[in-house]
Amino acid sequence: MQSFPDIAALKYEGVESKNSLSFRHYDADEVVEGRPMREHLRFAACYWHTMRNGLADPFGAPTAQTPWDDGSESLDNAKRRADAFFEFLTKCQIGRWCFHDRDLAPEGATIAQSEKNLDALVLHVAALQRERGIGLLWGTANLFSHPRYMHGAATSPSVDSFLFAASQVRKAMEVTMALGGEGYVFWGGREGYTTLLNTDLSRERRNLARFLHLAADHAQSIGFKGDLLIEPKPHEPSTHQYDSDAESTLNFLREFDLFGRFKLNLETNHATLAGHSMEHEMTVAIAANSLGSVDANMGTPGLGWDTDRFPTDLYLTTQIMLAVLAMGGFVRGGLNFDAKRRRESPEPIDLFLAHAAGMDAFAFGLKAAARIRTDGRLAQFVRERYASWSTALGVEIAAGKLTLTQCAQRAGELTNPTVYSGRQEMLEALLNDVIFARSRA
Ligand code: XLS
Ligand code: NI
Ligand code: NI
Repeated sequence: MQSFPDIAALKYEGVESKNSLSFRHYDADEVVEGRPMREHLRFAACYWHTMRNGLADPFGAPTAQTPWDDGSESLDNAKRRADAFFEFLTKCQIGRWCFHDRDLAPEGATIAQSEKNLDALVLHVAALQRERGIGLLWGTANLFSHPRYMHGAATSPSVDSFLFAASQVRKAMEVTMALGGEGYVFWGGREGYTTLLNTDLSRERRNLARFLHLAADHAQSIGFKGDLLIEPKPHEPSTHQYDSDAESTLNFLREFDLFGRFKLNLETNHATLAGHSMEHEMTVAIAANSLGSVDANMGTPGLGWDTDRFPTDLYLTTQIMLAVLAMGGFVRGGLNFDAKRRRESPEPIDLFLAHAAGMDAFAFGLKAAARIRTDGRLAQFVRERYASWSTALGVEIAAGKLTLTQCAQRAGELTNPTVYSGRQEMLEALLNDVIFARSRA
């Protein structure tokens, strides 16, 4: 029995199509820079927003209509939800998914019972993955909803909370591996503080590092070959989260001898909350060879929440894909729609419309990014801007061959330093031209 009997599979219909339940830009087989779009974009949908988010907000009740879900915490209901989700993935041409342990299966009265529930669902979704040819992008453990984590999980003042978190991560990681997951994510929603008045920040950061070492050691001992990913976010629900943005997370990893064992899973709305652009976060992560995957969404300018909107901003998707192409493409990561419909878009069909909107925006962004690279003027401008560093003198300085005094002597030989315009406005117009004026080329 279908959960979405009235909705047909979405197809590529081309830019002239007026059908919102189709793709205007996403043609999975279309080859861009030598690879089909599906391999560049590696789309994933998330289980939590898609299947478990009733769309409530702090002021109002849930609105989402979910006829396949009887609202109970039974295993049968959990399996029906999974069936609905995999039907949805197939109909949207989305090849991957992500989950938290607690989204998939209900928590039991004991750890053993919770693990049994999860095992039952894992068996069920493993069959769905096989039948439908769908893969797991990443799994994770929910270490933020249960009251036992109110003060944090790995950073809790209570050793008990740390132990519970360890048991959950161990199981979630093993289950992720059993499902062929390409990655395992750590988002530390409560690994931070609410007030410094009651917080030993130094101890909490050390405990977080200990926890991550234990998790990475465990991954190694069970032979998990996927990426271990940290998802930075500056705050919400915490006042301050320790892995607040890409640079601070990379610093944390280096400080505690974890660099290289973890990569980053960057989320657009988290970049925004941190006061950065996603372009900035991507560039920082790629420079450190540490970009693993992307949570594709966007925020609401002026509203300081993680509103997790579907990414429909074409500049944003173009910038993200430009960075991904510059990095040489995703290895194991992908674009996970960590995105939810507005509370005012509660119908099942809105799930399809929302994902189609995000997928098409990214397909457009991919093609636009490829056009920018083919056009070449932007890259050429940047190369020429640094031309002085390719002269014999520039190369020597960069290689550390000159002392500060020798630099000062060379300065004395100059009358005025040569500096040129940065041409920002010209470059912005150039980008507009390549992105939009030729968008149908
Ligand atoms: C919340 C995070 C979360 C992670 C997975 O803001 O984005 O959804 O992606 O725990
Ligand atoms: Ni996320
Ligand atoms: Ni988020």
